[in-house]
Amino acid sequence: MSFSTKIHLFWLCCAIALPSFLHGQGAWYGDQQTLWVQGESGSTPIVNLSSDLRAIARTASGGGWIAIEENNQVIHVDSSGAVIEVIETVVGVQSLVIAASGQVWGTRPGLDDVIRIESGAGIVSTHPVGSVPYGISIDTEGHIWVSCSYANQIYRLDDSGQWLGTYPVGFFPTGISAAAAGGLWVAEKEGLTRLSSTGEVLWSETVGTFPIAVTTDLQGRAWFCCQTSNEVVVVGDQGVESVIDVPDRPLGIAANGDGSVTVVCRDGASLVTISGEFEIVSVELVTNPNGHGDLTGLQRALLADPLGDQDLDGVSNIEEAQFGFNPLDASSVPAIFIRGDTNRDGVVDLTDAIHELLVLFGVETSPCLEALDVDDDSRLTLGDAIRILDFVFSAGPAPAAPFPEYGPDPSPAQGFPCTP
Ligand SMILES: [Ca+2]
Ligand SMILES: [Ca+2]
Ligand SMILES: [Ca+2]
Ligand SMILES: [Ca+2]
Repeated sequence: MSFSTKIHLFWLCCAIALPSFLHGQGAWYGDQQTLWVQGESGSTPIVNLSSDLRAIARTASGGGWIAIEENNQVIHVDSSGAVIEVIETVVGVQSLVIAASGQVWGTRPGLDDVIRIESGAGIVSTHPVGSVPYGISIDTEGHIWVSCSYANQIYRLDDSGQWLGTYPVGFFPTGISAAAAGGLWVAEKEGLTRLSSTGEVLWSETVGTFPIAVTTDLQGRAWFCCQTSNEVVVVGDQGVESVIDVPDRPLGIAANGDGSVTVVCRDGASLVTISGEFEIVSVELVTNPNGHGDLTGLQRALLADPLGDQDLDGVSNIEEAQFGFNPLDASSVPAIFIRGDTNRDGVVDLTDAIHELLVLFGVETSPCLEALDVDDDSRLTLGDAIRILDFVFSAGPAPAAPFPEYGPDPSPAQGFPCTP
């Protein structure tokens, strides 16, 4: 058996043994008859479909909700590919998004409204918006944003669907993504726009032709795909950072937890992965791939549920993003500790001061020296032990962050070693 065959078999075994891992990590996409998940070794079919797929939104458990083209249905699928429920939506749903609560929101261009779905209860409410709603996104405040492509407007609703505001934008807005710092990124037929959280245009530029979808990455940058010029345009706080050529007709784009971005190129028959440094790192050839929205679950994790801990590794989604770790992978995690809790029992008391002195005098060792730097001045001195005593007995200043809850080092660059 050749080495490469062994490697291939290894990944095949992983794909069979650990489907939930792959589903939780890989992007979902569709073609005319199947929902697929992209894994390390290529794509695996999840569910047979009766028609072409349109929109995807991933759940916290690694499953997802999908809208298909012709049957006017939204389908809830678990991470193993089992269909949990099928919701009849009367007309087609164009885009989907999932709130931290698990409620699902979708746009219905044919009825000029958005629907709210609860698992097990179906459509629980409908909310009128402007003409031909297309994209939908949820921001870090839990507000629902909707682009109305014929009205050239953006609607903002609260988490119960109450109307909060309507804001004018450029011609034919389509895909949208909430910005991590507040506000919204908007793909318009003739440009790219960023709105503030109160709907003012903060930035707008014409780059690429017919932008159709947008995602935000771990760093808060927006990645737009332009379906006519076959380009991906990356925009940060200072404007356009990169324009990347991709295969024909990119229709869907979604950031991954490892900092890369996946692009669904319909006519180019490929899934393209682009690194956070704008290099194309892989191209998987697939037939007629389709699907837009939160293909990976990272949008839900970072925007709708930033304080959640999707991968259950003890560190919140937003903290993992801030420190460059993967919020969708439990094996990627910054070390967490409570500063001053030198013996790591979860509280700061006299025993920590004693333990710190024993470490400082070389009697004991510590796997997390950063917890001993109580004042976070990048030096380990008697002053750190004294600050514990001062805090415990004399109501002196508390240890620096992270305290009193477990958390990662806010400035790891100048810190001491700390292993998980
Ligand atoms: Ca986490
Ligand atoms: Ca993680
Ligand atoms: Ca302690
Ligand atoms: Ca110190």
